[in-house]
Amino acid sequence: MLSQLDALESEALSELASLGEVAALELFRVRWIGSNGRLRDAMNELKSVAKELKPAVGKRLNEVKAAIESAFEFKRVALSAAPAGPAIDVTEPGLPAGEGARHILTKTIDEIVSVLGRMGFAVADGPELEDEWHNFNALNIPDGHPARGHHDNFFLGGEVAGKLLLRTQTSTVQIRAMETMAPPLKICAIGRVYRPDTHDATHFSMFHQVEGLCVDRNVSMVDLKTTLVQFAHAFFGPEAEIRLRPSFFPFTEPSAELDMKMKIIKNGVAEWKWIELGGCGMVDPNVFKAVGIDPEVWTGFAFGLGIERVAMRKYGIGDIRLLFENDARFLRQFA
Ligand code: FA5
Repeated sequence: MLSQLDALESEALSELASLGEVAALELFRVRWIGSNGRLRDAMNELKSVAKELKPAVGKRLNEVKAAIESAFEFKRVALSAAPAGPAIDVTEPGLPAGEGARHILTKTIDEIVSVLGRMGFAVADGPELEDEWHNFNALNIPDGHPARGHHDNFFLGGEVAGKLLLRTQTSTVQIRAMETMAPPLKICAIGRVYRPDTHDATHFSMFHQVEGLCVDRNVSMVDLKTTLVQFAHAFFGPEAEIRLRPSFFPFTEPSAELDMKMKIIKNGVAEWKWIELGGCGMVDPNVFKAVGIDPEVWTGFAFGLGIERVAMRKYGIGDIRLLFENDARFLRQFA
């Protein structure tokens, strides 16, 4: 009986080892471990074994049963974990890598620089962190002027409080350019500016401006208006209409607001409206004096436009916040 049990064990284990799929496991279980299986037959035979041999045969039978059952469990786990086919299909084509594109604001900035470049404006630059001289005093905004208050500016805290601030306008670059270059000069400057404005559809606390400055002999309002009309036609198309509305800026005299006639679609109905894009004017003699340029010899014009507003008008974007949310679904429309 003991040798029969050895043979039974090795037959069961080698049959189990040869199984290659989960479906065959159930047949094996029924044939060997089930209530009418070969192990049950062997147990039934135990009754006919001589009394003195029963303990040894019974012990061996339990060992064989445990060996087959644990081998069966091991095989079941191994077969169910194995994938049906090869784990990786190396012939499968990969997912296409998403292509990047320039942000619509970057695209607008590049277009503006390109148009102004063709009109003879060289690109100038200045820091976003400014001192009060360049952001205020040199621009004819004296100490105590309401525009210098904490409600309208982001001043740096600490020991330098009141000395440095995030620039509120790119007009600071007018000063930096005139401090370093001798007239005649014709420059444009593009960059970020910061104001503690509440966010809404047309306002953000960080936005971009484009500044233009032309200093020469006998420059007049006619040159300013011609430049702005030419810019509008080149950038928006020949049908673009602009108008100058009298206004006030401390650093220009006379000053004007630049409006542009835009086709606005409201509730599916097209409507032509005047929209403010920026400010402009003739450089104030006090600004020339601040940078050491003789206002009796030199004259100049300057303008400053909000780039987000320009992009919104050109591309029909109804809310400035969309430009800063970086939602790829929105940005992809302009790629
Ligand atoms: C200025 O900043 C003047 N420096 C412009 C200027 C330059 C006048 C040179 C004369 C000579 P103003 O504060 O109006 O002006 O801002 C200019 C433009 O920036 C606005 O017309 C608008 O298009 C844009 N702008 C102003 N505030 C915001 C804001 N919070 N969010 C987005 N755009 C803004």
